[in-house]
Amino acid sequence: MSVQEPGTYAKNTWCPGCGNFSILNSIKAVLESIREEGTPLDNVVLVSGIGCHAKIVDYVNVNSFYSIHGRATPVVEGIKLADPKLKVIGFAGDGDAYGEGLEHLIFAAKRNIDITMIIHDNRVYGLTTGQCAPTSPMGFKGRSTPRGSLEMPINPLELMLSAGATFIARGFSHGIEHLKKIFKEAVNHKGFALLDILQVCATFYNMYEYYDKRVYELKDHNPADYSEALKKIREWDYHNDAPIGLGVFYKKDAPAFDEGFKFSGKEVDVNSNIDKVLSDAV
Ligand SMILES: Cc1ncc(C[n+]2csc(CCOP(=O)(O)OP(=O)(O)O)c2C)c(N)n1
Ligand code: SF4
Repeated sequence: MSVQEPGTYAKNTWCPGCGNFSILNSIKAVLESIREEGTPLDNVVLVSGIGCHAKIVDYVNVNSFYSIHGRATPVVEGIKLADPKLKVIGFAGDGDAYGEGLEHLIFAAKRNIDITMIIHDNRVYGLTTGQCAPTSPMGFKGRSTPRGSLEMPINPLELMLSAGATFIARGFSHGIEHLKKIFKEAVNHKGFALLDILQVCATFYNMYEYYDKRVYELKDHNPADYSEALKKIREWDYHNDAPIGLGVFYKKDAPAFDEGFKFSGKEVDVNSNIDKVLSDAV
């Protein structure tokens, strides 16, 4: 099966100019390339939260699960643990992953479970029409903060570093070749991978010009060095007017949670009562 052809029957409803199109094209290219390298696409599962980003799973022709707002990460983890041979990729919005679902992301990073989380970080709530989000800068004017946000944003990369993530990268929706490259690296990483993509919301927070002037690709950066990674991650804090690095900030080999997690191997009758299912499973 190809992810390019046949396309899905779902009608694309993203706004013209939305950065989600680049993410969609990148994931299709990445899936094609992992398929060519020998991973059947039946062994790939995509999961999304709720938001504009979440529609991506409707547009890619592989198995997927549309979860609920804030809960993409635990669904990704559950699928991975139920069948560790699967490659499970989660797509979440910044509101989704860094707001309502932040605790899940922290614990997934802490336990270094072998999953990939792609965050469509448009720094605004897109689907609900432009409210302030966890990575919106201080002063951000939107539906929920008409006089400007009074809060500093979180720096999700710094948060993920301190939580224990073993792969941390940033991409930009206006630069598809670079995006494909880090996307592939994230998906191939053995352990918890977080890819924060500056995905421009053309309708409620159009940052193309701002980012185009500031982004640069990381060069001569050693992603294995924690202190160097922290320094680079702090260069731009999602508020200050600074150069914005793109690429892999941190990468480390460490045992993945799912490698040590074993079911009993016993057959479980999922139609029996819950006490029996649980006692059979352990
Ligand atoms: C549990 C729950 N809380 C809140 C909502 C309402 N809601 C739907 S999408 C959304 C925010 C979307 O923003 P984001 O996650 O950044 O995704 P985007 O639309 O920008 O891609 C919210 C608050 C919901 N559907 N379910
Ligand atoms: S509202 Fe923003 S994020 Fe949602 S589809 Fe439109 S441009 Fe994309």
